[in-house]
Amino acid sequence: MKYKLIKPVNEKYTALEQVLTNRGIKLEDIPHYCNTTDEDINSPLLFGEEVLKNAAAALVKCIGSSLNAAVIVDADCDGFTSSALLINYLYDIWPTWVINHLTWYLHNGKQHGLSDYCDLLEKAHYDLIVIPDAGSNDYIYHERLSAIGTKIIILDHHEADEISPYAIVINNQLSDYPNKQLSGVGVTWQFCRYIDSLLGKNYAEQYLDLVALGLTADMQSLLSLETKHLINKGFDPENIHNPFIYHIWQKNQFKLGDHITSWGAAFYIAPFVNAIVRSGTQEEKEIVFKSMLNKEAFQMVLSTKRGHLLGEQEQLVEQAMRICTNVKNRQTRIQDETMQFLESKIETEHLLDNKVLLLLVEPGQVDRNVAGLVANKFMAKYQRPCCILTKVEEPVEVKTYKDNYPVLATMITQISYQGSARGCDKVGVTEFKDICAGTGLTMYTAGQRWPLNILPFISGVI
Ligand SMILES: [Mn+2]
Repeated sequence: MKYKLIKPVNEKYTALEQVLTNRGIKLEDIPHYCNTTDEDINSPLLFGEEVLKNAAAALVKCIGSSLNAAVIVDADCDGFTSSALLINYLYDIWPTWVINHLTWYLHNGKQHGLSDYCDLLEKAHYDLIVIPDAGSNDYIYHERLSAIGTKIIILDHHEADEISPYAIVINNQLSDYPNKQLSGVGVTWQFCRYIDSLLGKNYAEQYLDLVALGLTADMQSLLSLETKHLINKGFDPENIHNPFIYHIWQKNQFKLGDHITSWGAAFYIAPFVNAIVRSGTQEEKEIVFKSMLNKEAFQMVLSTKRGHLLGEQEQLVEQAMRICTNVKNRQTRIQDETMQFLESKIETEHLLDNKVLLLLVEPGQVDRNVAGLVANKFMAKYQRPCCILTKVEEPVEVKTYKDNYPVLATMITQISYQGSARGCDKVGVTEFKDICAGTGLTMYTAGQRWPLNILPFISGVI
């Protein structure tokens, strides 16, 4: 077998010391690293007391005045767990308000933040909108909503150019909070801990399992002591309380064992949630999200089990488990079919002659929900960057000007490509996106668009 050592073996080290120092942990830090404690959890105050106070005040005012609020659920496992944590937490303290005044929205596709819901939210005129795990850079939508008096709380971990002047932004990347490896669910949990501290309560402790799952799914680095500790603690069997996590653990116990590990969760829990988000119907997504909500998970619903009797009922969380399996199987099937189709394209078009695997397809040939997964597989199999791009034809108006006045407008069809791309560490193309962006020819705003003139560059130059 061919292998390459990360670093030369140090004879004085134990196996554990060698492995951990190879991964960037200093020798003297190893005892601490292997024995993290609650002391490694940061104080929520490190987000800045001012912003926490403003957020808590907006929330308490909304609840105290019995006004309406909405939570925007971000479209991935970290997003689902963040929003579920927040709703569960609020329900513990203010159940009546949550039942009567708190709504949540799931995106139709893989959108993030406010773009798809802003019009609707404007009409509904909420007093408060909370966006866990997204929204930091939705400046224009913050401005539109704040103009009608809606307050916005962002509980996010994504980089943004600036702190929005129209929203209350709690974000570890945009503050002095020391752990940059805390995902949306961690930020949301810290906000709940801050509310706990105001009320002299300890409700947030109940939700460490959701924190562990979201952190794992978002691939936050375990080199961070806080992140590592939260994941270990959250997956401690004594801390598994969430209905979704508990049931999926029980159902897959032969794979997950008696104690969920971050490795186990990354392979046998998070992919189910991500499959639902990518390939589930809106109804399927709703059922799975509800199965993470304490107030919804155990309600009885009409059974959808094969061969069920008329009027037969089952618990929502049981139904959610079946949906997870079905959708994951459906996704695997679509993925296999897509791979087969693209493999034959690679062969007939001799695409392996190029350093970058560039697959250009017609609309409808590749389901965009699996394009990223398939690009990953091809990247690993053929050891080179891979792009799977679908042709987009758009009519554009071209104006001819005379003395600065338009005199003639004609419609032309503009062709570009949109899809998924993956770099390849093994051949030194780590920041593929940046390399492409460096050409000045790609656009990343509305998904990834690739105008025609970048294509020769992609397939040959790198
Ligand atoms: Mn996230």
